[in-house]
Amino acid sequence: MTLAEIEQILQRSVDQALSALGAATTADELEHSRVHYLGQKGFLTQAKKSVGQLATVDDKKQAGKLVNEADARLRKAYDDHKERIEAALREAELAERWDVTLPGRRSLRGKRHPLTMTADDILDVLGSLGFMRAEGPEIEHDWYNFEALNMPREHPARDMQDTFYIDDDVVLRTHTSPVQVRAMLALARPPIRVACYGRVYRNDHDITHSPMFHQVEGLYVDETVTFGDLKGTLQVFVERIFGARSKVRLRPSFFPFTEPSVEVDLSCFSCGGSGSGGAALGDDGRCRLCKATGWIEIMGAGMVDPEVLRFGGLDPDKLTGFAFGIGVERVAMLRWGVPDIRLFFENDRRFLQQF
Ligand code: 2NL
Repeated sequence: MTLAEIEQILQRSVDQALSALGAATTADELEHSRVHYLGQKGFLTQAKKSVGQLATVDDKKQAGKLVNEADARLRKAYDDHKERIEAALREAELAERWDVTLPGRRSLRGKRHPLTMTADDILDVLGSLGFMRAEGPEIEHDWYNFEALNMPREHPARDMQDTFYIDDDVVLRTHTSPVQVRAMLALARPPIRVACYGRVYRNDHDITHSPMFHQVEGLYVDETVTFGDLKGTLQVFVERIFGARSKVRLRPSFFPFTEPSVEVDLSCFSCGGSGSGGAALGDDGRCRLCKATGWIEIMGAGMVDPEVLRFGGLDPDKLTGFAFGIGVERVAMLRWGVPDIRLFFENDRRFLQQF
């Protein structure tokens, strides 16, 4: 390469580099063209290498001077433009405006779910009556869920329960009773006074049934537990949950795990048991809550079947017991007049904030 050629290349390339640097509008673009023109592979580096190959010392001196001048010019152009871009950025930031008069965003306060509140209330009452809390698995062995509760394979009661089967021997528990069976086996010695609460599963769904729902169950086994003890306990229970004027009424019923078995009715807290008037007044003047009967069915109960005590490892010749089961959703629906069970599981804050 000759001095003239180097001079020519420098001139053309400097012009090109200047317009490229000047055209950059962001720090990234600028850096990109800096590397392109001034970096290791740029023309200036190439030109510096060519200088050494020139024929005469004079040419080398002159070419070196030209290269250094071009280098200085471009670096200054780069620095100047970098300063301009940064200044523009600062300007833009300063120009941003905040509307300090806009209303703030209130943070939401959480609270217990209505089903949790209901279960807690029920468990508090049972706790004060001496019932100990117990929990157990939701995926349960067939033996604890059915067999030990007097429902052997092919027992029609297994049809009564629309069960979710995991396999032939394992089910989603259809009630909390298997927890009580486990409690009897674990505690082994009376008195046994256990309250359990949890999710249960049945293949059933409409406005009052959900495939997953919650139950609280109480069990009391000792040497002299009577049907009178059951009725007294239920009476105290409804007074504490539904108010001091509440009464219970027991109707004969059937469960495979209790004998005798009863349905427990609560005197209607809307019409006071009269069947007419009250807050749930229908167009015809009759109480809609109890369908004018004065009574609302709230749970099932009974004296523990001797066979079930035996399955629980207890001696039915020495011991008796009572048990009762209550649906948490049903109590919450009655208490607050919730018309559809699905509302509890939709997690809609407009619903949940009302409790
Ligand atoms: C209902 C009826 C009930 C029981 C649950 C029970 C448990 C054992 C032994 C005997 Cl280990 N009984 N539990 C007894 C009667 C009724 O629940 O309709 N619940 C919503």
